[in-house]
Amino acid sequence: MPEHRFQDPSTIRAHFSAAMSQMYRQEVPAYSDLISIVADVNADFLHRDGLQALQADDDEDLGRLSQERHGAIRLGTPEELHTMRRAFAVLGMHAVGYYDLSAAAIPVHSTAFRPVEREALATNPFRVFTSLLRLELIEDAALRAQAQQLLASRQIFTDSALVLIEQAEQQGGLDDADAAVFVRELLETFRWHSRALVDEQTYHSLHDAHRLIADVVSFRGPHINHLTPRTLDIDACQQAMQAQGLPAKAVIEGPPARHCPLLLRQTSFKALEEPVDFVSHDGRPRSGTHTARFGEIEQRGIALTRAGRQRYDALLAQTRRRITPAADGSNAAQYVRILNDVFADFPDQWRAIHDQGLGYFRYALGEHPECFAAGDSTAQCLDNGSLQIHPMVYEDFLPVSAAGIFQSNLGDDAADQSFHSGAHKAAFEQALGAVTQDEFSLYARIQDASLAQSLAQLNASDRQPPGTPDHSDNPA
Ligand code: OOG
Ligand code: NI
Repeated sequence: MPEHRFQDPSTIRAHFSAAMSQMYRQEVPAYSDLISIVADVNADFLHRDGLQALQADDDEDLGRLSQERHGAIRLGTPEELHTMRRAFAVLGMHAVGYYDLSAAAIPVHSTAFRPVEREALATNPFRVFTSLLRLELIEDAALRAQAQQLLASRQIFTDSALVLIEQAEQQGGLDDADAAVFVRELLETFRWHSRALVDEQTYHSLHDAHRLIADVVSFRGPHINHLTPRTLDIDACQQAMQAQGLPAKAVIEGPPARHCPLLLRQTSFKALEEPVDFVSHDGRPRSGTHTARFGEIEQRGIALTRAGRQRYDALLAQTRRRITPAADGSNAAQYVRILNDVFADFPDQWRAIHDQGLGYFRYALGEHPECFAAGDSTAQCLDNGSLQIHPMVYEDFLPVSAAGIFQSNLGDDAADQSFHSGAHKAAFEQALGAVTQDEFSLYARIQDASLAQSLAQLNASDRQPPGTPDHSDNPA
């Protein structure tokens, strides 16, 4: 089966991400404002600091930046999740990680669909945080049955999207023409529908059970609820948002600002109140409003190892024991001061993060490959400049730490939480029809492969054929 007949899944994904961005611009005008703030701030940052501070690779880490987005959707049934997994596979996106949000009193569990290979991430890292509603958490049995019935009656995929998923699976891909149709058809699933599936009273009952339940069950499809661009300087973006009158949150979520950015920092503006038409039983129009869609921007830093992540979680928990950020922002400055204080314990130099095994890096040939001597340790190679390191961008999400914070505020104990989380994960994966991949293993695999490849290159040039000048023993 000649593979060249098919469009590269990364190309289909890039087209899909661009089409989604185009659609969201029309649906949510404030999204366009965020995109232009982020573009300006990123240009400034690169002009001012260049890549030096980030130790980033120009092509691999920043080529993707202007197109980089993540979205989020919430699905209603196991079947929807199952088909969504097959649809995203056509775009080269796979389920990574399992997030149990019931710990934060949100009745969903989730995964992130994203590319997993190094080349695919460099081409376009588009990711979608995808949640599945847990109807069993609706206590009222009659309401639960009604929700189930509503969800069973809807089809969130178009007929041709379903046909093309099937075709892609059977052939091993889609050609250019089919891929273009697929992008257009799959986009329909993510579109906002202002006409609800339910009457006003049902909407309010669902809303009373949980806001999120109304959001999932009342509509024809899983509208994309935010689309987040990536900035290199979220503090500058936050200031620009406030200066332009966009109602940004008081405090940026996640780690503090650092010389070496860690994991993920995010800020958002409040959800829009959008007009909705409810089902009417007497022919008279019934309109109301629904709030679900919001704006978010993020700054991504280095992916931490398990050890690094444990340190991060512990420091964040330590911060939150000292101060809880008030929703109205009244103690924001104090919160940031304490956060900075507590995180002073975490190394803030790339080499220290590397040497202590706290973060993942890609290895590449350094500026002085001639200084390599066979048998040098990795640290020696970094010291003598035969190798260099690029911090790997964190490609995942942090809602687990948010859930954990809620949990600790409520005083529940952690052992109980992980027991539940295990049980739910099995149900989630059964619905998905696949296991969720472990994010740490994915980063480690790319790191290990980059080291093996760089060392092979160094060793090959160390064993030069006779007659060529040999500088490899030269200690300078
Ligand atoms: C998803 C929230 C998760 C993020 O950036 O952490 C998310 C949702 O609200 O559906 O997008
Ligand atoms: Ni988000």
